[in-house]
Amino acid sequence: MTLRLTVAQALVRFLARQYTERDGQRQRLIEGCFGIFGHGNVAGVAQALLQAHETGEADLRYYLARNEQAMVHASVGFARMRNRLQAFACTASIGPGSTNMITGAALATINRIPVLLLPSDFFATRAASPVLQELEDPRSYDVSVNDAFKPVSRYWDRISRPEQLPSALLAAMRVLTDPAETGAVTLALPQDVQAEAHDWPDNLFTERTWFVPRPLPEPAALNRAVEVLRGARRPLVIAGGGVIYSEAGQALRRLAEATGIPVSDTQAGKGALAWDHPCAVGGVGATGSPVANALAREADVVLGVGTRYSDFTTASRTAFADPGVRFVNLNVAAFDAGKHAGVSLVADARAGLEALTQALSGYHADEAYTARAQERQARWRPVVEQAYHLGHQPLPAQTEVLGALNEFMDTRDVVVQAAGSMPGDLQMLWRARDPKQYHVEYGYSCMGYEIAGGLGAKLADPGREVFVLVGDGSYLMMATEIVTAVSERIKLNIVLVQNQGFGSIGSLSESVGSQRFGTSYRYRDPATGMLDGGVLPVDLAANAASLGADVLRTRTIEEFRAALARSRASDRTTVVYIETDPLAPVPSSESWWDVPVSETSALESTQKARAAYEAAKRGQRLYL
Ligand SMILES: Cc1ncc(C[n+]2csc(CCOP(=O)(O)OP(=O)(O)O)c2C)c(N)n1
Ligand SMILES: [Mg+2]
Repeated sequence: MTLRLTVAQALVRFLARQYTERDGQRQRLIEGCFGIFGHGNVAGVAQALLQAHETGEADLRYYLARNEQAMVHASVGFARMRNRLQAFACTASIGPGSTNMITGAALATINRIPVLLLPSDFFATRAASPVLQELEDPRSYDVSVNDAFKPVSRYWDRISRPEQLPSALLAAMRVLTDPAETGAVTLALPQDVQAEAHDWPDNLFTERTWFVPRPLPEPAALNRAVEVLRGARRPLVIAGGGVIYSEAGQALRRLAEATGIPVSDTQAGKGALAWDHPCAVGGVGATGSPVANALAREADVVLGVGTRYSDFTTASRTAFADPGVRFVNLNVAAFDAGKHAGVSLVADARAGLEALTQALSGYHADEAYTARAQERQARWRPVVEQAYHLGHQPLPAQTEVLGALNEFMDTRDVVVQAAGSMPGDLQMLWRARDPKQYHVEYGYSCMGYEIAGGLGAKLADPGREVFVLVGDGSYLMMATEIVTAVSERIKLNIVLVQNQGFGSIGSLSESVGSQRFGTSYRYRDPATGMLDGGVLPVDLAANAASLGADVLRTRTIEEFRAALARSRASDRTTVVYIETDPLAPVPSSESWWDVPVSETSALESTQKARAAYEAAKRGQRLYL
C-alpha cells in the first residue's frame, strides 16, 4: 500500500507518530512545531500542518513564535525540562528565517539538547533561481545559507528528492534520541520539494518507538574506575547536567551517603543533589562557591558524572591543584568520558552510579576531609545569608533580588537564566531543592535565551511556576516571546533586572584592565567622547507592558517580595521590574577564569591586570 502525500505532509504525518521510551515510560517524541512562515514554507510545511489539524490525521500542534532564534530556544527549554525525552520541531522560511535559527542550533548542540530544525531551502529544480533570499555562490549552485547549519548540527541533510526523506527521517530520530549524540538536527527542505507529491509506503507512518538506552558500564572499565576511587582519600564528585537528564539524583545521593564523597555541581547539574544535603558542597569552578573550590584544590580523585568539564567548571584548568590528581569520568558520551586523561566509564549516569555504589561497598572517604567539607559549608551559609540580605542602598544589590526569589520559590518552581552577571551569582548562591528547579543555560550562555527558554520550560511542565530572570541587556536582545506567551496564555513570571547595561562584562572589563569601557547603556558624552554620559530615557517596564504583559514596578526588596506574590497569584504573564546597583559587592568564589589580558599596553590599568593575569596563569595545568 502506498499513500500519496507531499513531502511536507509526509514529514508531519511521520513526526506525529514517533515516540520515545525509557524505564517503561512512553511519550511523544515530537510534541509540536514552532514556526514562522514565509514563502519558503507557507505552501509546504504550513499547508501540511493545517491539513493535519483540519483532518485530524496527524496531531502536531503549531506554535507561532516571534523570532526564529527564540523558537529554537523555546524548544531547548522544553526538551531540557523533559530530560531530552521529548522535543520540538521548528519550521522557518528560506534565507533569514532559517539563518536566524543558527544561534539556537549552536546552543542546542553545545548543551546536548535535542531539537529538530526544518529550514526551508532554494528550489531543488533551480527552476526559478535565484529565488528571493537565495545565496548565489559562483563556485557552486549546490551551496545555500543552510550549509551554515552543518557545524552546529549533530545530523544535517538536505531533502532534494522525495525518495531521500524516509532514510533522513530515521537518521534524524536516531540522533535526537541518542543521549550521547543528541543536539540540533537539521533537515533542509527545498521550497519546491516540500510541495511535491510522492507515493509513500504506508509503513513509513506506522508508530515507532525510540528506546532511550541506559548503557551499563563495561565490567573492566568499572574495575578500573573502582580501583582509582578506592585509592582516593580526598575524592570529589562533580555532578553535571547528565545526572539530571538521566534522572540519577537518587542514585547520586546513595553514592554520596554510602561513601561520604562531597558532591559539587555545575551550572547544568545544580539541584541534582538538594543544596542542604550533608554531602552537597555547591557549585564548583570559576563562579562556584569557595567551599567546593577549596575541596577541588585538595581533591586527589575527581569523579565527574555527566559533565563536559567546561572552562567554568575547571576554572580554566586551575581548579584541581593536587599534583597527582586523577579523574574518573562517568559519561554516556565517550567524548566527554575521555577528558583530562581520566578513567573513562562510558555509561548512563544512573546505571553507572548504581554500579559504582555497589562496587565501592565498604569504601569511605577520609573522615578528616569530609569533616573539613562540612565545617567549610557551615561557615559559608552565613555568607550566603548576608548576600541575600545585604540592605544595600540606595538601590538593592542583585544578590538580594536572588535571595528574595530563592526564599519565595517553592520546591517545584523553576528559575530560568542564561547570561550576564546572574549565572555567576546564581551558581554561587542559589539554593536548589529540586533537580528541575535550576534552569540556567550556560553552555552557550546566550543573551536572549531567558524569556524564550522560560516559555519552553513552562510548556513542558505547566504545573510548575516558571520565574525567568532577565537582565536589561538580554531583555533588549530578545523580549519577543512575551507576545507568544500572551497569545498562547502561557503564564510566565519574568523578573527584569535593570542595571543600565552589562554588569557582568563591566566588572570583567575592570578586572582585565579595560575600565568598563563600552559596557553601560549611557548617552555619549560630548566632553569625553565615550558612552559614559547620563542615564538613557529607556523604560523597559513600559516596553514589557506594550507587549501585553502585566507589569509590577518595584523599588525595594520589600516591594519586590510583594510583587512576586502577586505575580504568582495571577494567571497572566507578569513582569516584575526592579533596578539594582551593578557595583554592589558579591562574595568571592576564590577561583579564576582565563580571559587573556593584553601583553603590551599603554594603559596602566591594563599593565597591572596583565601582571595579575600572568601570576594566575601559572596555576593552569594540563591534566595528563
Ligand atoms: C548573544 C550574546 N551576545 C553577547 C554576549 C556577551 N555577554 C555576556 S553577558 C553580557 C551582558 C549582559 O547584560 P545584561 O543582560 O544586562 O546582564 P548583566 O551583565 O547586567 O547582569 C554580554 C554582552 C552573550 N553572552 N550573548
Ligand atoms: Mg544589565
